[in-house]
Amino acid sequence: MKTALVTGASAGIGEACARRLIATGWRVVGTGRNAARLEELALELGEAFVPAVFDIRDEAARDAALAALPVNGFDLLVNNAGLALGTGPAQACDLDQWKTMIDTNVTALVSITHKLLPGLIERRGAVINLSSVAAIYPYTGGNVYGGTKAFVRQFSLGLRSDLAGTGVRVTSIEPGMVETGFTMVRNGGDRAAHDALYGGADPLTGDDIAESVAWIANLPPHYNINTIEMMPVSQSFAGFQVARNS
Ligand code: 8X3
Repeated sequence: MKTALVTGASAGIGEACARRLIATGWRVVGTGRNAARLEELALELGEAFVPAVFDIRDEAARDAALAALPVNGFDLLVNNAGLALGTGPAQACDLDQWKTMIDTNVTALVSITHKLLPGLIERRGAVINLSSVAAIYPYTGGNVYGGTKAFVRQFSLGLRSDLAGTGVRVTSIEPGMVETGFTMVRNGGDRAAHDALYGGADPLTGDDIAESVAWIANLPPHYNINTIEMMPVSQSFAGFQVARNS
């Protein structure tokens, strides 16, 4: 049975990926900080779901948790763990929030990728990275969040180059609006912000994204999806802004 490691698997897109991968025959190690939620998933999903409790930013805790797993290696790494914090303009942002996004979305992602890469090469495995439309299309308040996701996209493409000849597949997934806990986290637990963003918009769901992840994970070994971008039909592009002399 092939084994995947899905980071941030206790909720949202990560949880949906774990469910979809298991439904298509994978064993999934699901990481996250919420031990109780991961245990609930293990009870529900059975032996195919193996919880690994750690904060993705804590390398020592990660290494201890991974070393304790009853797993020999991984055929797939789904780098899903990540977050946005704040929607304000750069000049009004909290520097600690910026650092938390960089630590999680960039540093922790490259660190776990670096750790798993030798094993993934040995198994001719795959890496699927969760980037965002914010990597491609700037929007006000996107600043560092968009920057981290642009990093994830370009890192993915660079990995593709470096891994030439290894058989390892790499994909950058770039979703737009997906209704998860993302907006609650971004706005400090503000339910009204969540409702205002998703209300009447028929947003994508975690399961919509997981369907693409499972499709890509199960493609034959000669077939690589480099990047894939998706949005709900309700979301599209607006024009440039012009700040005029008053
Ligand atoms: C976030 C996507 O559309 O909310 O990754 O900016 S969007």
